[in-house]
Amino acid sequence: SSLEADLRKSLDRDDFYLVYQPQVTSSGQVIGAEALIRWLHPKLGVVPPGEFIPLAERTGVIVPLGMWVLERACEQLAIWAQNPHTAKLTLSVNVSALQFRQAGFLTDTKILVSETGVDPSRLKLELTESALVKDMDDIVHKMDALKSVGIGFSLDDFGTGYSSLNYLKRLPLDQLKIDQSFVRDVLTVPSDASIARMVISLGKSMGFTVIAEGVETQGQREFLMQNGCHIFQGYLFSKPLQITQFDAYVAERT
Ligand code: G
Ligand code: G
Ligand code: MN
Ligand code: NA
Repeated sequence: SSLEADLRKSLDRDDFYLVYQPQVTSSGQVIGAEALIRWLHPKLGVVPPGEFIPLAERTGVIVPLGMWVLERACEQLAIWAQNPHTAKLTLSVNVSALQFRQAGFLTDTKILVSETGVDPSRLKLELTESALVKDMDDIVHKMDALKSVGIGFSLDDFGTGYSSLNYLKRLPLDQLKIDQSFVRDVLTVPSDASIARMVISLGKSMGFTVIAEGVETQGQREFLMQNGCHIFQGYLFSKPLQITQFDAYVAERT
């Protein structure tokens, strides 16, 4: 398709940027952000990731594009490290299954972290369940190797994929992310409330931090907090922000 050609062209031209959605503790402290990509198409304007990430995955463009995201994220972490207000922030980066499965992913990521000089413990890689279903041994090996240099892992969209509780014990995860589809109706749909409570207690009992995404109301936040959720992300706190706005958001709250 021509959108695919545009995607490749835009990769050369750097027509992408990252936005940053704050992640907030139960006491209201901003502890980090999720980086989310945006495409500024030369003719169409901003194209949302829901429209081009699937295309990038189908065509393999996600491999160089995903590396671009990781590079930008590490550059941003290096900038944050220079300011005491932002030096402790973590940055979560979405990594597609295809990208994570590349033979070079491990080496490229380690080189990137060492060349940018960032503290690897500030970087979190968000994987979805779909990244984890095949070749478990290879995935676990890669995750272990990245964990051993200090990089963290979050399991994104938890509960929406091919969940098997079996892999939870094999994967060296740090964080479970309650999918926003369960958060949305957590106060009105009893089964969503049950799932949210189950994910929180499961995650906690396995020693993971639990983060809820798509938190839009105080009621949702209170329910999740009362049930032990540690970290929150969603429009209640902020939509994803351009870097200048994000830095201002952090400065106002410290
Ligand atoms: O806010 P939002 O519209 O940004 O994100 C829509 C979807 O696109 C989400 O599922 C999100 O995980 C995905 N996405 C956003 N940024 C990235 C990225 O940098 N890499 C990958 N693989 N997916 C992303
Ligand atoms: O990576 P992931 O699939 O989790 O991407 C998160 C998506 O959720 C992004 O598209 C982001 O813009 C969106 N999002 C973030 N906060 C909220 C929220 O509070 N409500 C809704 N409806 N979407 C949100
Ligand atoms: Mn995510
Ligand atoms: Na998610």
